[in-house]
Amino acid sequence: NNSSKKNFKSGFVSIIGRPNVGKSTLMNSLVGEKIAIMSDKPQTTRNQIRAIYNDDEMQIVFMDTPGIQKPQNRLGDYMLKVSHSSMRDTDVILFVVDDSKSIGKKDSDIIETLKTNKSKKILAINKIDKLSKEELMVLINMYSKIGIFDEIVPVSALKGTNNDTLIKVLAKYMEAGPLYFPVDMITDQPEKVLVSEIIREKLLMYTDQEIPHGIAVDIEAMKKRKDKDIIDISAVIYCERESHKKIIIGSQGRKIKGIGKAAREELEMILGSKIFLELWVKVKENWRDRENYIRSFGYED
Ligand code: GDP
Ligand code: K
Ligand code: MG
Repeated sequence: NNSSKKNFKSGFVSIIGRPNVGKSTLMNSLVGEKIAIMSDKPQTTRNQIRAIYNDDEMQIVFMDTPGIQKPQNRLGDYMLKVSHSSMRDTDVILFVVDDSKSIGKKDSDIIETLKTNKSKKILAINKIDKLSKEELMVLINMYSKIGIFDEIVPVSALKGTNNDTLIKVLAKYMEAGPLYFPVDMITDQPEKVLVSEIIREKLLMYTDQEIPHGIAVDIEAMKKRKDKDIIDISAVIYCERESHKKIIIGSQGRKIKGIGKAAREELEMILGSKIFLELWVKVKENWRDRENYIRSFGYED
């Protein structure tokens, strides 16, 4: 048991930043497993998701967050609450920005909040695969001048560039502490939640405009067959309008078929089993403003 070792270190790292800077991609990349779904759509991450990094000397519990932005509905209120509470109870705040050449309003608002926070603050400048060396130097200078970051680490979450450097930097700020989770555990996310998230990720890939934000996925049944290595999964996709339902299903059911195939293939890899996936699409108008639905889709504690 690692925790009985001398000098074992551990701690919590909360990953914050505005939507789409690559927080979830970075967390997955740091732990080497896909825990949080990723997409080019804002509001992809809705809950706090923990991923656990383990090596011989330490355990880092990363907390991915929905990202900080102005709420448009009750679901948005919940998402913002999740992000802020994760910033309160943490050892290190890993603030992620992207390759943007200047500090916009959203980032400067977060920086203001960070100024009053007592945790160690590490800035990750992500998406450096899109920057020249010179451009990166300009960004590092720009962020250094703010004067609140204990460290600044340029990374590319997509390519894994500087992941090892970032882990080493984080290690400096971990303190003597216990194993919070067993070493073979990489997330505390229940399997059912992961399954619904993977299906939602494929929906995000296949839809655009307002549809992705109004989608929720509920796993109605998930059961391994007794005699065979097959898992039967039945899921309901909720959307907000009849017209959205039509788009999700697609002409002659082609789109929903594609979504189901993509989800099934990834789930078979993750769960290491053959999967039969049944998808249904239902309409629940304005569910994002209705407390009981938000709750029943898993977005309330
Ligand atoms: P989040 O909303 O902050 O969690 O961002 P996601 O992890 O969902 O990523 C948003 C988008 O940025 C996705 O399309 C990612 O593929 C992309 N992305 C993330 N990291 C990188 C990176 O290092 N380089 C590039 N070029 N794109 C990235
Ligand atoms: K995203
Ligand atoms: Mg995310």
